[in-house]
Amino acid sequence: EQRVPFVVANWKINKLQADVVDFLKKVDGKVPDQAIVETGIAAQDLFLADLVRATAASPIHVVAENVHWEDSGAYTGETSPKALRDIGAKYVLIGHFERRKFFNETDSTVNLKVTAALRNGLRPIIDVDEDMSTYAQFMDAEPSVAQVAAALAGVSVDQIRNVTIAYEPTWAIGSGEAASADQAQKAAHLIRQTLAKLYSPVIAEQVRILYGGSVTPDNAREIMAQSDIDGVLVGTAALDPDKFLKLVAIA
Ligand code: G2H
Repeated sequence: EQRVPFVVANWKINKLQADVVDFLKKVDGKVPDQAIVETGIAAQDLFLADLVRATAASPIHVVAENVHWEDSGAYTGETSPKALRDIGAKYVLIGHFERRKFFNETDSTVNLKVTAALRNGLRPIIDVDEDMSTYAQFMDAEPSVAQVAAALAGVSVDQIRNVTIAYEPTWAIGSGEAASADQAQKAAHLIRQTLAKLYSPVIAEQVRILYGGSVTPDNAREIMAQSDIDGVLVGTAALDPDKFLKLVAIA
């Protein structure tokens, strides 16, 4: 079974309403069918319902940037996974480096959010930023990527098919300095080995692994050509509709 490439724009908190409308107008009709390349746009919660409506006739999927781990209740300021699903969001980013760094997200809250998303029919895109450079020398010992194992605690064999993992080395995020294709491949391979250990080699082959961190139309081709990399999670470059379309064309 072939893994379908996946290109996800992560707008973070960078756009205003008029920019969203403008972006969608520019990419309208130019995004390929999701059987060929899957595409997603991650945006602030307040744009998600509009995005779902505006992309109803488009193959672009709507992605939330965060979610709470309880379906409902007294959690002022949080977003319910049940409500996200209800408005038609399909995916949710969980555990992005910026969430871990600025909002005290931990492996255990990431795990709670992953299981909450899956329970509500949302597909998590789990971000891991672990430094794997020291692992390289231990490749034969088959190390396990700790953030991946922690995020997936309690995730069943049936549920793992709906999970995407994104590897984003901290130093590459928003820095203009992406990992080399080789570094990205090594990390993605370690993640796949971890999935094989946690589930099975067959299942590990079915889970998509993305690379993120200063991806541009210039470096994406080599990165996406790597055997364990199935797509990209793109911040800065994906704010621009032309660059987003270029990245989709490369995938
Ligand atoms: C990493 C990435 C998107 P950028 O955060 O998740 O952003 O492409 O700007 O490095």
